[in-house]
Amino acid sequence: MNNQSIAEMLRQALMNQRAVPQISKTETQFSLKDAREVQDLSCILAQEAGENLAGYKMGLTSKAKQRDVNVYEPIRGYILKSFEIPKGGTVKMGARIHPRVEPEVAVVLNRELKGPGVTLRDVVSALEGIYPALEIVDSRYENFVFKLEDVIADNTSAAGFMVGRVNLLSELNDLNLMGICVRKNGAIVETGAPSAVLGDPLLSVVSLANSLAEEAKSILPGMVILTGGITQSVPFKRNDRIEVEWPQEVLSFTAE
Ligand code: OOG
Ligand code: MG
Repeated sequence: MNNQSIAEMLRQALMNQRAVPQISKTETQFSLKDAREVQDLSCILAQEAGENLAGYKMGLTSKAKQRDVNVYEPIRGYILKSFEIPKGGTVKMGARIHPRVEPEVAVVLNRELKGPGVTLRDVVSALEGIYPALEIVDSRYENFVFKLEDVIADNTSAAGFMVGRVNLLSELNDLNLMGICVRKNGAIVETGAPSAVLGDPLLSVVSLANSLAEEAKSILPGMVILTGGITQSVPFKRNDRIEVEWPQEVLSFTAE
């Protein structure tokens, strides 16, 4: 299969909620370069279908997440406006394959950040907001199993996100050690703190900007940047109620 056909197959898998076999199993020569090209092609396909880019995401930026999926390198993907879940809303299971939720920090910038050479200081000086967030990942691969190349081609399992209302910018010095937890049907299933993400989730924004630069892309003001799961992700099914609790805000949804 050529990269265009693989991108179309993965987009169909997203649209029809049908898992597909891992690319690396059938395409033995499938390289990291191919995987990035497939991800870009799928982004173009989405935009041709009328979708809009909401921003970017980093993934596998914490040990918990890397162990979760047995891939030990940070990755990046894109997020679409249609992925956004209203606060306190519902998540339709009919539109998902085998979704999981993870607590994240979302960042919004007030000016363009273009690598290479972006530093933490550049990110701090461009901050518009830092928000409690959650991401829904839903691998298009059977059994949620993949290799590095597969997950990059599959746009890093991106499937949904929710961004909170409370801007934590004024509490930046305390951000890294804020205690958060994930509840499923009231019971705590994960706990963590943003420092789990590369020691500081803003470093994830640094990596993103520098990695986008390899393709002459940049982070634009107003884009949502998901910095990566703080804890392991939590699978959920119909009727489950999920809450991601921060000291300042609770993000929640019910799966229908
Ligand atoms: C891969 C995507 C990882 C994160 O925040 O670490 C990710 C996956 O877990 O399916 O979004
Ligand atoms: Mg994530």
